[in-house]
Amino acid sequence: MAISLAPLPYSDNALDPHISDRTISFHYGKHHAAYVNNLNGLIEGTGLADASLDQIIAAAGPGGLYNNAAQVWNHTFYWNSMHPTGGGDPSGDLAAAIDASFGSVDAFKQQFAADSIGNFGSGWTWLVREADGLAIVKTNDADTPIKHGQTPLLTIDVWEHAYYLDYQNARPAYVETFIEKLLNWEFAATNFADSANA
Ligand code: MN3
Repeated sequence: MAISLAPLPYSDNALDPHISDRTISFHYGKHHAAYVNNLNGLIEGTGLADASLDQIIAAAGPGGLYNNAAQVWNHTFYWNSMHPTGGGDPSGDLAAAIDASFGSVDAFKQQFAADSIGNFGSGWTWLVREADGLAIVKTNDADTPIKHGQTPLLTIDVWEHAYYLDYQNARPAYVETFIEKLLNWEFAATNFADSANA
């Protein structure tokens, strides 16, 4: 059973003008799809041919198998971390947890922006749940927090392919737009609630 490319949770132009359909066509249609195709080529005929994506990530050591599997997972999670009417502020239990770990929602946003802008090279910045609260973590290249016992609540892709067509080298403008216009707090709240029940 091959790993499939999860459908986008909105239409190709739903995030326009913040993220254009041209960016989606490359980022989802080429990059994300390529990771899926690469992964399926790597697992075909192996003991992982019928494994789930999570099982592959758990089993893989450093290298191409891990990188492609993690990138498949990370991108699906990223698409869901955005919404055409995103932005604003969290509420309820998630807001309370953010207040407890970061002091305030505004303080979280400032730190998340700084850690997204300052994430050197290609990678991802995440809000995760750890045993003793919430944290912001940066991963390099394909690396994913689910490999390290952390529960992701939301993520931003800061590889240049995520923003270069729309923002060129202006990563700060992309990050600010993600936080203010696109961030899917409902998705983060669902992940937070699920992690409490796990
Ligand atoms: Mn990407």
